[in-house]
Amino acid sequence: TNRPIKRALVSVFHKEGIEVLADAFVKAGTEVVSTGSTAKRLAELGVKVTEVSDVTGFPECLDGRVKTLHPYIHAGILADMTNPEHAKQLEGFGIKPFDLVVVNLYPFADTVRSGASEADVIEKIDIGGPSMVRGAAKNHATVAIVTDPADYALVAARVADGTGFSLEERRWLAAKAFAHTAAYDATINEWTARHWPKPASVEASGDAQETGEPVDERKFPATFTRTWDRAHTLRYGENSHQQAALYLDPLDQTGFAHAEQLGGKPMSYNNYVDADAAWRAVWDFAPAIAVAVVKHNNPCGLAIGATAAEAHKKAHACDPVSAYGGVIACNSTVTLEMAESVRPIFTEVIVAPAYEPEALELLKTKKKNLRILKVADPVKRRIQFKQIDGGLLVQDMDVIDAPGDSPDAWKLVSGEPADAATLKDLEFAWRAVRCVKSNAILLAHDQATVGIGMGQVNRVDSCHLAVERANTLADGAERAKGAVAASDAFFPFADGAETLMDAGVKAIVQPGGSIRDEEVIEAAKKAGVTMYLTGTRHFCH
Ligand code: 93A
Repeated sequence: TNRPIKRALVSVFHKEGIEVLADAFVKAGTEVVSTGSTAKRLAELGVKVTEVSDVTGFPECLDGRVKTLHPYIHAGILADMTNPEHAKQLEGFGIKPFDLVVVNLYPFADTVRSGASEADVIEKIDIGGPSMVRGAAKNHATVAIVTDPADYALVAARVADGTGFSLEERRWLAAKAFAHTAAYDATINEWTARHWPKPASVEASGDAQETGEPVDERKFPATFTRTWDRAHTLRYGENSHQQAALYLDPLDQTGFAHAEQLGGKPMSYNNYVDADAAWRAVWDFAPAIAVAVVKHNNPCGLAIGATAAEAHKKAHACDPVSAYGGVIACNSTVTLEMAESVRPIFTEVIVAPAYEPEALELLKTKKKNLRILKVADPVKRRIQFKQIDGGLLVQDMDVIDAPGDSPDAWKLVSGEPADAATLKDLEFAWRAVRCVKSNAILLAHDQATVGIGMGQVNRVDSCHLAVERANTLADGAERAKGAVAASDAFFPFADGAETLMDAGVKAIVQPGGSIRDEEVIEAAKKAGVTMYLTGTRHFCH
């Protein structure tokens, strides 16, 4: 099944690594056909190369938009030479077949990322390249298609030893080629979908196909064709027997996944999960300075401070036991004072937009294993994916800007209106609770969490947990007393709220909306506790 490579077609945008191919072509005396600048480069490397325009007898035209799109090229790619009829036809036309096609495409994603104009982006949609790739991949019966420069050494070996590729190898190359053009088209589609929404004129005519709630088609297209490029493989996944890798958005290299690592060991899968959660917890507290300590995807402390160091001390004090081996995120510059505060605590990762030089120096030298990440970008307010067996759930990311998130919109249903300081704490608790896994109950005092109950399968247990943590983790100080509480969703029964009030919580903010709201509100009134309803829920599963 091996097919020796006598004639090759080479058209590559990225010329890197082409020397090894040129070398093999020269040694084996391979006939090489090539496009403009690829031909020039190959000729410089000593290859006897024929220009595509000399094969077609037609000049490259329309600013290069038409180079290889010609039957003399495509019949040479698509003729199945195991089929005598194809071979005969080709001979009749005086066309010679190709045994090898080497192509890489115009850099569409790079051009988008460079911030180029729409016209420049459009010009980088490769047409001739994918046509050759698809043609050669379809005709893997007789053609080897190479799209990955990582395969050049293998190609060179097969050219040089005269054996060419086996059918299995050509199939494998074809599969890679189809993946390559599919990803390329998906990236173009992702860009067009983001930039060219359905016009109002089409909307007005109505959409008979529409079922369910209407959605923004830029975020929820009829078919998902996003590409993610593998950035690197990870040592392992959540556990050591699970393989894992990090993939990145080819169009947009900003955001947490692109954080710059300034020190420490390589990031693990769990480090990424926790650091992402920590960053998400703090990023939108600005202009306030906020610090979160995260363990297992949940905050074990979150606080606002006048300085980064103060915010860290307050966040850490919430639960010093759990903070061991945690991830710290700060939404402002890590100062030397904060670095000193972090220094004695075993910490896996620290994430911040900037570091004072002395702070960075201290962390790098005194905490050699600490992974230090610098992330400048706010969390992108886009969509989230959750894989389920056989499907994919997609939703808008939850952010604190829903109607009801602002205290102005809260409805006082029990007790006195909160004074300014209490209201500030309630607002803090409400913003903080949305990053706690449901069922979430968060107790706060003086702009810091003092007890967090998370991840329980009923709300009353989360209330007990929050109170217990508030009262046992702080050297005997009864921190629940006088604290405020936020609940990410309504209380289905009065028992949860009663647990908090019995412990001395002075004010509660919660969405409301339970059929037993009246019972819950009655209990609050009886206890003389202030209660606000937001009308907005912030589940985090
Ligand atoms: O503009 S194109 O879509 N039209 C074509 O006919 C065509 N043929 C090859 N782009 C085309 N190519 C692309 O040109 C290849 O995919 C490759 O990326 C590039 C190589 O051109 P050059 O050899 O001049 O650098």
